[in-house]
Amino acid sequence: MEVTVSRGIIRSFFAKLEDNLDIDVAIVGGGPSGLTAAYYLAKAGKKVALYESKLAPGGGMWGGAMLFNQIMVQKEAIDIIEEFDIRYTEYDDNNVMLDSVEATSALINRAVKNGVVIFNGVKVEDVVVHSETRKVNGVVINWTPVVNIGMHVDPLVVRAKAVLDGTGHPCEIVSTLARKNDIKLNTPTGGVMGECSLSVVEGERTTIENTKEVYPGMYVSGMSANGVSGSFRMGPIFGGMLMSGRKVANLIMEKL
Ligand code: 48F
Repeated sequence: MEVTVSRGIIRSFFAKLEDNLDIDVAIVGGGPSGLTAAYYLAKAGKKVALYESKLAPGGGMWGGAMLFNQIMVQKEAIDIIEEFDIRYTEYDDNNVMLDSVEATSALINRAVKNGVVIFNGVKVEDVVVHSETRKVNGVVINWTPVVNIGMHVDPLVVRAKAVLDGTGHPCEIVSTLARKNDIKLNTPTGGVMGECSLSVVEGERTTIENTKEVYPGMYVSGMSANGVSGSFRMGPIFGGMLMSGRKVANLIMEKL
């Protein structure tokens, strides 16, 4: 029985890994924007893998604000909440309140049920850039503990037609892309501008505006979109994250 359990895990995991070496969209980061994008893309029939460096996807959504596990979402995003079958209570004319644990687990559950394959504990440490096309063409992955303790172990590579940086505040993937290559991004300065301090209304508006393809094959969503384009953080309100995820899914679908 002991060997049966191990064999079952090994065989099914490697079948899953092998089946996801050549995909349509690689999503980096399982925060609200990445999960929402993954859901809409997979629902539309795209082959989507999502890489989350932590054990649990969900990013900054589990903890509400200061660990008060409630989140606010603007009514503009209510159709997304309903699509994910998340319960909510009216707060005022413009906003509703959600239980952050229900909301986060619903995003994960619906994404996976619609065909998104999540690799958790896996860190994207780089992207593939084709020398002839100068287009982002995949991701470079390794186990998070291997990267974190600095083991000198080469990564694996996954080919993807589009890559989404949904890494939140650090906008890690686009920063690596810009640092390693002599390129100009589709941002006001052509580089990674870094996030500004907190401004709820401005931050929520610009996170959707800044959701775009910043380099051929490389997209940004959520807080990463604002970080790359030098806009404000917005604190514990999540409508912008969900709408950004849906917007980037549509942008990627138009291109694929
Ligand atoms: O930060 P995060 O939740 O991203 P988001 O979708 O949402 C932002 C909000 O949570 C909040 C906010 C809204 O009001 O400002 O901060 O923009 O989730 C990002 C996820 O990416 C993972 C990280 O562990 C987190 O779960 N991540 C970061 N870098 C990597 C990564 C990487 N290199 N490879 C894989 N996962």
